[in-house]
Amino acid sequence: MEILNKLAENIEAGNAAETKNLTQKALEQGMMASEILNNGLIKGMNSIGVKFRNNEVFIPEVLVAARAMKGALEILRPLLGEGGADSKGKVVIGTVKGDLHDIGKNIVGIMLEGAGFEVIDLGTDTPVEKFVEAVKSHKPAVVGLSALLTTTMPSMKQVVEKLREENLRDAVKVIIGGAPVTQPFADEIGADGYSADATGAVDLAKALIN
Ligand code: B1M
Repeated sequence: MEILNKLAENIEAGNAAETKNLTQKALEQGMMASEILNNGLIKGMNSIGVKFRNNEVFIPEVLVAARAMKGALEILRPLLGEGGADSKGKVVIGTVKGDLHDIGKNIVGIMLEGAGFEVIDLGTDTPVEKFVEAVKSHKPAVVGLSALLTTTMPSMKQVVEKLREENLRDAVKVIIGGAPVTQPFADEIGADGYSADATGAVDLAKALIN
């Protein structure tokens, strides 16, 4: 679809205003919010990710792309949230300590809301203790940890261990995700599940609470 390619190109170029316009236009053309997200916005972010890795673009370009992505996500948020009438329970979600990446975590949060979960988002660079405090105070069914850096993945293990230390481990399911995270890593740290993407995270959360 031409408009989805244009969306991906504008994310890559970091054109926030045009990205919003195109997102709106795509909706007006009758496109599904999930299609716009997956085949336009995420495609653009993935492509800038490849260029970043290959040193073809640098942090400033990635930041403006991320900003364009966030603007468009705000438009899609209420639509991705359709069908969330009856609450399925609470999910505490956050990006782990030392890690500032939040685009994927935000998408996971939005999709969970869409599926009927009440999402408590702790943001980025979340200390282990903050996750534990949130489990104590909100009593969620699920806690979701996101990490995009190999150097911050150990913090996921620390959250699981701290929950165990505080006798909270059996009270909550722990799910993890983010580009460098894998199922073997989830098994190794004793998480209840791993998902490679936001849709899978929703399925996982649903399966774990049943
Ligand atoms: Co950074 N960065 N970054 N970055 N960045 C990566 C992650 C990197 C892979 C780029 C590369 O190729 N070299 C690399 C990490 C290497 C590694 O450790 N393996 C990297 C690096 C090195 C860094 C810095 C260290 C760079 C520097 O300063 N020299 C620095 C670290 C800052 C910090 O966190 N302390 C840094 C900074 C940044 C920006 C601030 C510029 C920006 C973040 C902006 C923001 O998030 N607000 C940024 C970005 C945007 C990226 C890339 C290009 C894109 C990430 C993204 O948003 N993808 C990324 C390259 C890449 O991933 N290919 C890169 C789109 C998003 C939709 O996908 O986040 O994977 P993703 O989320 C997916 C799934 O992973 C999954 O579902 C999501 C939706 O499908 N998922 C979950 C995510 N969380 C989940 C949780 C779940 C379940 C599924 O359950 C709870």
